[in-house]
Amino acid sequence: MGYKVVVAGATGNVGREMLNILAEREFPADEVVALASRRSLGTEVSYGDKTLKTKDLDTFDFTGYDMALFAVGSEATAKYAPIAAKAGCVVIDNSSLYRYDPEIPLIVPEVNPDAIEMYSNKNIIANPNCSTAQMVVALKPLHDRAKIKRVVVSTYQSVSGSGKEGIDELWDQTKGMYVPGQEKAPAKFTKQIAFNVIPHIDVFMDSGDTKEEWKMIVETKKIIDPSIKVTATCVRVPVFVGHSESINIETEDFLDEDEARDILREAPGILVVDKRENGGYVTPVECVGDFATFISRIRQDVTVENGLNLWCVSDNLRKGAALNAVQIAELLGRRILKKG
Ligand code: 11C
Repeated sequence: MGYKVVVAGATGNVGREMLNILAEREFPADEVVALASRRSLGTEVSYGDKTLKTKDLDTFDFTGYDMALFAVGSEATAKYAPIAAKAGCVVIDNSSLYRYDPEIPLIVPEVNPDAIEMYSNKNIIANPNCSTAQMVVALKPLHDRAKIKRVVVSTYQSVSGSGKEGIDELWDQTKGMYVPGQEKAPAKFTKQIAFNVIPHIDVFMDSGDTKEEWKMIVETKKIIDPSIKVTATCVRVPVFVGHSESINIETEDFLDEDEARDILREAPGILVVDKRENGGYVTPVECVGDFATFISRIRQDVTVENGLNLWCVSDNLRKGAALNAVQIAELLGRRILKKG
């Protein structure tokens, strides 16, 4: 007997990827229901070679369903996730609403799978922010070997992280540069995104960090170790899909770059592509549609006692969102529900 699974927000970029990945990974589901807001009701979405007609999230009865993957944003999550959880359906939520609740596990299955035991506190499990997910996959095996003290990360985040409007704005603005009369002013982003970069993702906080930067700090501590100090600068770049990160790490114990490369090669979820030659590294366009977090440019930082630099690229709609949620569903099935 397999699972009865719900995908809420099935018509969005992340919801569609959740359905694709459930099918690609042959998740043992007896039934998959696609839910959407009333606005997109009846829209058809693909699930492997099947087509599902979306049902109404507002009136759906979650009773008898094992798990619900939510990709609906914080406001709708606040309304519907407690209803699903109360009906006995475990919610795996992609929004930021529950991530910082100490009673709710925030999980990246390659990094902190044991945190799943806390799921029963509220029947809700949180999925991290995309830029955090790929970074902690890289940090964890290095932390286990040499104890990370401090991380300095700069991100190069694709417009798909800001949803369909962000993708459309990059497309339209780029076209508008060449077609007189079709120029497109910034609307979703605060400045021109075509042929530009913007050092601002999410709202500003009192500290001067943006919320995206704050999320990377707080989520890394919750997922790996509260003692790790993180400072981040998050930047939106004119790339459609795939987030990239330049990560500088300071460790307690010395870690040689060759050993770091070997550790990362063996680590779950990681593919190392690190040849010191033209093109011997991964760029975001090459990671689209892939499951892995790619690590390149691994090298010693000789300006500090125990320092390393690396370049980390992943599909933000997959490892950063839908894939991680499906991996949590797999973990929940394997460790807790044990049905498949
Ligand atoms: C971005 N990281 O690239 C954001 C998107 O907290 O789940 C995901 C926001 C979140 O804009």
